[in-house]
Formats: sequence, C-alpha cells, structure tokens
Amino acid sequence: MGSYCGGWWWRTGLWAAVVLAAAAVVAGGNVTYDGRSLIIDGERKVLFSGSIHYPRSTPKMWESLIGKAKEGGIDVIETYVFWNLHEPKPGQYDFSGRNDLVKFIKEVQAQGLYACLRIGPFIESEWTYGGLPFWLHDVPDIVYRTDNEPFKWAAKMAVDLQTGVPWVMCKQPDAPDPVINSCNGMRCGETFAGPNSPSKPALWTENWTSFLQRYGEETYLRSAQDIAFHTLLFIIAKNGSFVNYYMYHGGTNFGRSGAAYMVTQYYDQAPLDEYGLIREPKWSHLKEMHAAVKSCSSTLLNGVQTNISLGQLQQAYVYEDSTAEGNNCAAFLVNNATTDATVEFRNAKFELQPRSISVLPDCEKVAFDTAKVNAAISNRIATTSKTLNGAEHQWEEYREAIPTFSDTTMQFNQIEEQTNITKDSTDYLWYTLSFQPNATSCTEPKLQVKFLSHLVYAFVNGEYAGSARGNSTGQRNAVLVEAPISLSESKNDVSILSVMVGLWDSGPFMEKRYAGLTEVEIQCKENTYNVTSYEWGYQISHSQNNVHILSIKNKIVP
Ligand SMILES: *[C@@H]1O[C@H](CO)[C@@H](O)[C@H](O)[C@H]1NC(C)=O
Ligand SMILES: *[C@@H]1O[C@H](CO)[C@@H](O)[C@H](O)[C@H]1NC(C)=O
Ligand SMILES: *[C@@H]1O[C@H](CO)[C@@H](O)[C@H](O)[C@H]1NC(C)=O
Ligand SMILES: *[C@@H]1O[C@H](CO)[C@@H](O)[C@H](O)[C@H]1NC(C)=O
Ligand SMILES: *[C@@H]1O[C@H](CO)[C@@H](O)[C@H](O)[C@H]1NC(C)=O
Ligand SMILES: *[C@@H]1O[C@H](CO)[C@@H](O)[C@H](O)[C@H]1NC(C)=O
Ligand SMILES: *[C@@H]1O[C@H](CO)[C@@H](O)[C@H](O)[C@H]1NC(C)=O
Ligand SMILES: *[C@@H]1O[C@H](CO)[C@@H](O)[C@H](O)[C@H]1NC(C)=O
Ligand SMILES: CC(=O)N[C@H]1CO[C@H](CO)[C@@H](O)[C@@H]1O
Repeated sequence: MGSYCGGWWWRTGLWAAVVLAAAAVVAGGNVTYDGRSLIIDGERKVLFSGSIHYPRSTPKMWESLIGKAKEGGIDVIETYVFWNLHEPKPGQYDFSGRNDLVKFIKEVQAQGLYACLRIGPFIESEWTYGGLPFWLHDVPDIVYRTDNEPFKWAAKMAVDLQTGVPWVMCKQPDAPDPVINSCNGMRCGETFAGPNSPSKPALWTENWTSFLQRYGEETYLRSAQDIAFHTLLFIIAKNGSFVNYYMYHGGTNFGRSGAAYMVTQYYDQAPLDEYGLIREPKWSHLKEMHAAVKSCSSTLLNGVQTNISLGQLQQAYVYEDSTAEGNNCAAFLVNNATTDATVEFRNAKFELQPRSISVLPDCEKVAFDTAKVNAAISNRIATTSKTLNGAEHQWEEYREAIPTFSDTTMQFNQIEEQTNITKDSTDYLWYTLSFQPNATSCTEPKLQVKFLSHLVYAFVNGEYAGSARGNSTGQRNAVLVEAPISLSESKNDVSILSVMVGLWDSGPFMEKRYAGLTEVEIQCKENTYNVTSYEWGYQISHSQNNVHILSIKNKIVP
C-alpha cells in the first residue's frame, strides 16, 4: 500500500477476489460484477473487507484474528502474497510456519469468509524491497514496475489464470478491461474519480485505518468516527459496495521483513492491535456500522438513489426499491458542517452531529450515527510475565572485531553499493581502507563520510571516530559525518560500518537504488585526500556478531 503509488511508475497491486464458499472446499462461489457491486452466486453484495497479512502474525493467532474480524462484521479477509518470503532463492520455495498462505486461506474459508488475494508481484506494504525477492536485482536487464519485458507479465498472466473471479488493480485509473480499477486512501468518498467503465463497480481497496510508522515518528491516530464517516460516504456518494480496511490487523514486522525505517509494530492502531487484541472503540464502532449497512443492503444495492438537500451542508441519500416486499426504503443523513444541525426528513426532526452520517435502514429510525461512539476506549496494560535476568538467564555480550583492510577478501578500486555486495543477506557492511598520508604533516585530520544508508559507525586504527544516522528523507540525500581523528604517519586503518534498517519498498527504479557510502575524504589542514576511489576492502557482517550490532541498531530509536 502506500501514499507513493501513482504517478508514472506502475503500481501492480493486482487483486483476485478469490471466493471460498463456507461449506464447499472445491465449489467456490460464482463471482461476477456489474456497475453496482460484486455479484456472488447471482446476488449483489456490499462487502466489508479487512487486511490481515499472514506473515505479520503467527499461525496460532490466525483463527482468533479471523474470528474477531468475522465477529466485527468483516466479510472478506484481504492479504498480499509476499513473494520474497516464498521464494528466497530462485526456485526454492517456503510455505512453512508464518509463510503458510494455504493454511491461512483455509482458516478464512473454515470461518465462512471470503478471501481477497493481492498477488503482487510488487506489493510495497512497508515490506522490505516491496515484496520482491532481492535476487531479481541480479536478473540481467530487469527494471521493476515499469514497461519492462521481464517484469510485464502480471496483468495478462492474472487474467489468463482463469480463476473465475474478477481481478482488481488498485490506484491504476487506466486498469485494462476486465480488470477493475479501485481507490486507495483515507477519504475515497471525496477523492475517487470512479470506475473507468459503467460496467465496473466502485471498490475501495485501501481505506487506511491508521498509517504506517517509521522510527522516530509520532503514532498516527485516526478516529473511529472518521473511518466510519468516510466509509459510509464512499458507499453513498460514490456508489461504493466494497471497502477494505488497511489494516484490520497490522501485526508485527518480524526479523528483517520491515521496509526501510519501519518500526516493528505495524498498524498497531487498527481495529485489532499488534497482538490481536480488540482496540476499542474502533472495533465496535465499525461492527455497529457494518450491521446497520447490512440490515438495508438489499435496498441499497437494488434500489434507486435520490439525493435530497436538507440544508446548506446537509443531504439525505435515499434508496427505494419498488420491487421489494416489506421495508423498501433506506436513508443516510449527511451533515458535513462542523457544527450540529437540525434537519427535517419525512416529517420527522433529526439532530445531526458535526461531520456525521446517520443510517436509517427503514427511512425512519437511526440505527447508526458515525459520530456517536458507544464503546469505551480500551486500555492496554502490559504486565511482566517472565523476567530474563535471573541466574539461569546469563546475558552475554559479543564484540565484533573491527575488520581492517588486510582482513578482507573482497576488494575494489572504489566505493561499492552496499546491497550489491551483501545481496541482502544482512543489513551490515564494513568498508575498510588502509591509508597513508603522502606528506609527513597532516594536522587536525578529520574524516568526512557521505552515505546513503541509515546509519554509519566510523573507526580509525580501532578507535571509535564517530557515527551518524540517515533518515527516511535522508535516503535521498547523502548525510555527512565529520569526525576528528588521530593519524599515524605510516599506515592507518579506516573501518566504516554501514547499516541499513530494511530495504526500500517503493519508488521507481528500485533496482538502481543506492545504499552504503558514497564519498569519503580525509581532510588535513594541509591537504584533502579524496579516498573515494582508493582501494577499499569489504566485509559482510554476519553471524553471532549481529547480536552485538543489533543492540546498536535498536539505539537509533530516539
Ligand atoms: C455466474 O453468474 C453469472 C450471472 O450472475 C452467469 O451469467 C454465469 O453463467 C454464471 N457462471 C457459472 C459458471 O455458473
Ligand atoms: C447530492 O446533491 C448535492 C447538492 O444537492 C450535490 O452537491 C452532490 O454532488 C450530490 N451528490 C451526488 C452523489 O449526486
Ligand atoms: C450512482 O448511481 C446512480 C444510479 O445509477 C447514478 O445516478 C449516480 O450518478 C451514481 N453516482 C456516482 C458518483 O457514480
Ligand atoms: C465536506 O466539507 C469539506 C470542507 O470542510 C470538503 O473538503 C469536503 O469535500 C466536504 N465533503 C462532502 C461530502 O461534501
Ligand atoms: C556488483 O558487484 C559485483 C562484484 O561483486 C561487480 O562486479 C558489479 O559490477 C556490481 N554491480 C553493480 C551494478 O554495481
Ligand atoms: C533528514 O536528512 C536530511 C539530509 O541530511 C536533512 O536535510 C533533513 O533535515 C533530515 N530530516 C529529519 C526529519 O531529520
Ligand atoms: C597521494 O598519493 C596518491 C598516490 O600517489 C595520489 O594519487 C594522490 O593524489 C596523493 N594525494 C595528495 C593529496 O597528494
Ligand atoms: C571524490 O572522488 C569521487 C570519485 O572519484 C568523485 O566522484 C567526487 O566528486 C570527488 N569529490 C570531490 C569533493 O572532489
Ligand atoms: C492517497 C490519499 O488519499 N492519501 C491521503 C490519506 O489520508 C491522509 C490523511 O487524511 C491524507 O493526508 C492523504 O493525502
């Protein structure tokens, strides 16, 4: 997902609304669509979908997560397919443990929900390298996410699979037929330009329940009222019939799976928090809204809509289905003013709260008001379940030996890009140099390092010289560290550790993105040595030593 998709590069967030009928394993439903909605087994449907990414929780949590989503009125569980998890090396597949997509989908099916599978190949999703396996980097002539032959397979392949279910492409206004274009964002009820054909329904594939979080940034809070308001607005003002909450459960970026600068908590503010606990009032408020919409969904989908002005910033959207027996009228009263408003609708008075939508499933009684929250705010209290500092839990500290140029086996006559050396096997790369000043006098020497990684630590002759961190925007600008150092007149060992905290997950030409050092100088009063094109030695930092380095990594949280 993300705020970066769009523009001139491709976003290939392809979706398959894979339908898994509750009872039948084999005989999935018949899914088609018209201009109003998806149609399952001949019936138009309003569908509320929730994103839950299987590798961001543990298999033991899946039953409970999906169960809580169902109880919250969710019909569809949406997940990406994480290619780089499943094919870590070309032709080598992994569907075990948290990667067990099939088990996850079967759990969705067992609970009688539908599954919506976003197959990628590119997923962004704050996931390292946007879900692409890093080995693609070494496929000759590859250019990701653009009009590139090795990469262009996606839309045609998807349709050719003949899954029998419709395909959707998010934020691709010109999605080719029969693929349905859709909207992502927080306010699709106001921003979506609509389907690109009258025969396609309006789908909202990412209604962000919160927002992604990077190291050092404030948590983004989005209120239950705001989500409910925009969800209903999309349904009535844009003829929406499918809304996916991104995320319904965010979970955890385990290991090195998070993209550059992402914290390990993912959308902790979603209706189900990182640990799968119900977050109130979001969960209940949306549950109540789902129930109110479902109670009039037939009228909503099959009725004729009229739009009546009730005041300058107040409107009623009324649906009437003359073919239906019994209740055949449903209404939504919108107040877009920032103050209360009293309106008259069908000879009755209604008090509308600021920026609210009230649902009247029978055109008479208010069953749900987006601004009126009934559930109490939940508090999450952490208690200690186990301490790890007793005698039986000895903590050990490992110190990684600082490598020097002569220790290294890999040497190049220039500064190399980091990930091309590490092949993403680790976040850490040592750059080493053996340096001898030409002139005998080099007074007040300083080390200047420009880099495009997230963090660097510099050492000269085994002594710590300085460090600096990049930032998420700093990814676009080399960051500078200038440290006073001591030099001997003979050989000096310069060792610089460059650290990435996850790889990028977005942006054009990711295959050409640069990590690592870019330029190094040793500055003396008398002379400046530009050592960028000297011979550098490289050592990939691995193994137990990461235990030590990881503690450094954690310290970058301010
Ligand atoms: C699926 O439903 C559509 C109409 O809703 C119908 O035209 C089509 O024949 C059905 N396909 C199957 C395989 O039942
Ligand atoms: C509803 O009516 C208002 C004005 O009465 C108009 O501004 C708005 O565009 C209409 N919306 C739709 C979806 O027709
Ligand atoms: C919604 O559908 C109605 C009936 O087909 C149509 O008149 C109206 O223009 C549609 N609104 C939008 C925003 O597409
Ligand atoms: C509500 O008002 C805001 C400005 O206060 C405007 O940006 C938004 O488009 C309006 N929404 C609707 C549904 O009229
Ligand atoms: C990547 O590294 C290899 C050596 O490991 C080098 O031959 C190649 O030129 C590098 N490629 C790029 C794009 O820097
Ligand atoms: C990020 O790094 C860039 C480049 O050094 C700097 O200009 C910018 O102020 C930094 N931003 C933050 C939020 O620290
Ligand atoms: C130091 O010597 C090297 C190797 O002879 C040379 O390339 C470089 O230009 C000299 N640097 C300075 C600052 O004199
Ligand atoms: C240092 O050398 C590199 C590689 O030769 C070069 O790209 C860079 O512009 C030089 N820096 C300065 C300040 O001259
Ligand atoms: C693409 C999009 O609609 N992005 C919006 C998501 O919501 C935030 C907060 O309301 C906006 O700032 C973005 O523009």
